Order: sequence, then C-alpha cells, then structure tokens
Amino acid sequence: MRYLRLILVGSAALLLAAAQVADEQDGTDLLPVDLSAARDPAPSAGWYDGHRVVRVHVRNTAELDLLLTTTDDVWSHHVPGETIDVRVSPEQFAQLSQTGLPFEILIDDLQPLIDAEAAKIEARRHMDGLDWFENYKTLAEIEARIDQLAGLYPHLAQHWVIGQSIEGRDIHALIITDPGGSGDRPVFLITGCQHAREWVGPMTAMFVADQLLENYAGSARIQDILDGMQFVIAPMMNPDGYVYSWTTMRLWRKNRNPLVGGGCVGVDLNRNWSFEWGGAGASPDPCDNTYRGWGPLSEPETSAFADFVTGSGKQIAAYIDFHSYSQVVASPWSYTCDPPPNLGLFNELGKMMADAIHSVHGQTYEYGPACTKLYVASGTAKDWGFGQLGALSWTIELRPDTKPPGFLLPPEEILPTAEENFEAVLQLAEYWTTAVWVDFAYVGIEWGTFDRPFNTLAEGVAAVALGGRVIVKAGSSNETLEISKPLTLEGYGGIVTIGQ
Ligand code: 0X9
Ligand code: ZN
Repeated sequence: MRYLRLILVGSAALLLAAAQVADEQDGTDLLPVDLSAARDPAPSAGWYDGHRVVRVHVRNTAELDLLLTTTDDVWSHHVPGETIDVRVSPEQFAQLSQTGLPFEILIDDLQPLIDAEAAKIEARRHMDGLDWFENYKTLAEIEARIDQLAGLYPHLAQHWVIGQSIEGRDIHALIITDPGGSGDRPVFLITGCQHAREWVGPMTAMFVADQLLENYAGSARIQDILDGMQFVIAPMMNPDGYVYSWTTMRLWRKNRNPLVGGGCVGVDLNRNWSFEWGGAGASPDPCDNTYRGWGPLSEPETSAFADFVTGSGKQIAAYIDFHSYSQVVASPWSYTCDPPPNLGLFNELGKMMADAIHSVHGQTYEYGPACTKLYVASGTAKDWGFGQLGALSWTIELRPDTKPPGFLLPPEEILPTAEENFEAVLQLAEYWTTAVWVDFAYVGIEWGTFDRPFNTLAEGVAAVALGGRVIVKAGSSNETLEISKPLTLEGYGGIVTIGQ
C-alpha cells in the first residue's frame, strides 16, 4: 500500500481513476463533444483509391518545403539530401509532378493493400493456434488483455486508468515491479501508439508487459530487473485515433480533437509535449499532420500521462516510446540537431540496443540522435523524457525498414518485432540495474539526507574498487558520466573523486 500512496503523491484524482475498472468499449457512444462542426474528411470504403506512396529526391530544405506543400503525410525518415517517402492522393500526385522534383513510385495504389490487410486480419482471427501477438488487436481486445494481465499477476502488476482521451476513452497504464520494496525503485517508462496508424507499437509495448509478467517466475534475469526497477507501461496513448484507424481511416495519425480550428481534427501527440514545444518540425496549422496543439500538453492524452509520471515524484530512469516505421533507435535530441548532453552514453546504449535487437532475428536497426538520423521535430515525448524528466530516452521506430509496406506491417511480423525489441528493453534495464548511481546533488556537504534512490559517493567508491560500473548524475543537469576506473571529476560546482 505504501507503494500506491507514493505513486499518488500530489494527485488525489488518480486514486479515483484507479478505482475504475476498464470496461471493454467499442467507442461509439463516447463522444462528449459535437463533431458535426468539424470538417473532417468524409472517408468512404475506398478512401485510399489511387493514393500512392512515392519516394521523392529532395536535395535541400527548400525542396523539402516544396514537397510539403503537396502533402503532409510523410512516411519515411530521410533527411534532406537524401530521399523522403510520402503518401499522395491522385490530386496531390498531379501537383507533385508539377514541382519537377524527381521521384519514384513505391506503392501505386494503397487501397488494395489496405483491403488485403483487413481481410488477412479477419481471416487470422478465425485461425486456430495463433498466439495473441500473431494478429493485430482491436482497442477492446487490448484493454481486455491489460485487465487480464493485471488479474493474473496481482502481486506484480497494478492496472491504472490514468485519464481519458478527448473522446472519453480510458488511458491505461500497467505498473510492473517485484513484490516488496519500498516503492522507490527507479522507473522505466514505455509508451505505444501516440500515432494511431502505427499498429505494431502498442503490440510491442503489450509484449513487454506480457513477457515481464509471464516469465517472471521462471527467469532470474527478469526477477533481478524487477527487483531494481519498476516499469510503467502505457501501450495505448491515443485510443481515439486507434479506433478511427480501425473503423474509418487506416492511415490516421493524430488524436481526434475536434476543436483544433480550421475545421480540421486532431493534434499530433508527439508534437504536444512540454519540452521545447512549438519549435521546428511541428506545425501551427490544425490541418497539418504534425499539428502541435494550442499549447504544451494541451491534449488530455499527453497531460494525463505527464501528470501521472511527474505526480509520482519518482526518479524516471529510462523511457522508450515505440513508433513505426524504419528500424531506428533514436536518441535525443529531436528538436535540434545540436548534440545533447551525454551523446557518448546515448550512442553507446543505442548501439547496445541495436545489437540486442539484431541478436534476436538478425534485423538491422540504425541508432543515433533523432534529429540527424530522422528529422527535426519539436515537442516530442522522447525530448520531454530526457529534457524534463532526466530519463535516458529513446524513440524506437519499429519494423519495417524503409521499404514498403510501411505502416501496413504484415501481422506475421508483430511477434518477431516485439521479441527483438523486448531484448533491447531488457538490456537497457540491466544496464541501469547493474550500475551504481551517484548523484552529484546528493554528495555535496550540505546534502545530508537521501530521499531518492541514488547511492552515496562512498558506495560508488566501493563499487569501483570491486570492478563495478558507477554512473555519476550531475545534479540538476541531465549530464551523466560513466566511471569504471578511479577518476577525478571536476565541475558541477565541485570536485568529486571516485575510487581513491
Ligand atoms: O515524427 C515522429 O513523431 C516520429 N516518427 S513517426 O513516423 N513515427 O511519426 C519520430 C520522432 C522522433 N524525433 C525526430 N524524428 N526528430
Ligand atoms: Zn509515430
């Protein structure tokens, strides 16, 4: 119970929310607002008829801007100077042809692919012997599974309803950790499905929860991890968009906020976080696919999660936000291509995770800072995780790689995608749990008490003497340094010597 009380510090509302049991819901009767005023596209069965995915060669930002006047539906992550994949309607294709930008067609007609995917998912629903992770799941099925996991493993998992979406659907989180402990364990955050159409993301986040819980009893590895950390997993950050992508527009990305203006619907949740909100790579236009919202955390989906996490008062150690696609382990920053603090550590851990992924099914994921590896984007969850919370944070872009079918990843690839990324999660968790951490802010003379789970400098010294790794966190900055041999560090308002 102490644990529950701690997580609720500063947020009594969460206690009420937690008492709610997530109902299965199809979402049809959940709209608290009148949608009729919004000029949302009126999709029909053949909405994507004649829509193409084209790979366009853009040599510089001027050409990129020109391309983005024809379409805002960017599918790939190529930086200017390379190529960029976009979806275009037949009208947009005509405009694109006028620009003179060279391109090649990757998908000539999207609708048959979308129809084939739907048929395949439906057929697989009736196949015997398929694992839960061998087919895409509806929102109701995902919610039922969350409930089921919490019910099966009550000693390991807590199910929280952390808030509601703009259309009133519940947003769920599972907190998973070893029984016992004081509730002070550092937190590993995992989120999925900020973007509605990226269906493998929530499945991967669900797989992490599923495997931690199912394998705990028989795995010393998982026991050790859950003894040193607690996972907070929110697999479905954008339930409204997800439902919409199943029922109406398969390639919907944003949330379903009907009141954004311009007669359009939706905020890009991954441009809405409260760190460097509103900068480059986030649109002020409500009709754009990367619309940032009217302010930082303006959306109930982002603010619910941010309140839940910051209200807990806990140390947030690590954060992975799952997206698709393109197979990239992307570290801060997104908002600028300037190097972040800890670039060396991020690269080392990014390589570790990419190698971990490769070891499972031989897939290649690239790694590096998001801005240079992908493109500039402000107000992202990953930047918030690192810049605001101080967590070692990544966006992982899952399968497929940069080739078609893009978001329409075949259901046979869900399980292998989830398996390879689970290994990356485990290794990042182990990195954290096997190191000894020292926080500069707590080793100064004037700091006599410890209310966070950092170790003392003396413990760090002892660990180094035994050949262990020590990570020094530099107080209020986000800079960390790993120390594996006797070393004197200067700066941060003092001198700290470890290992002597
Ligand atoms: O644009 C995004 O939000 C992410 N890509 S996605 O195709 N899943 O939409 C990437 C965010 C990571 N940051 C940067 N690309 N800078
Ligand atoms: Zn995404």
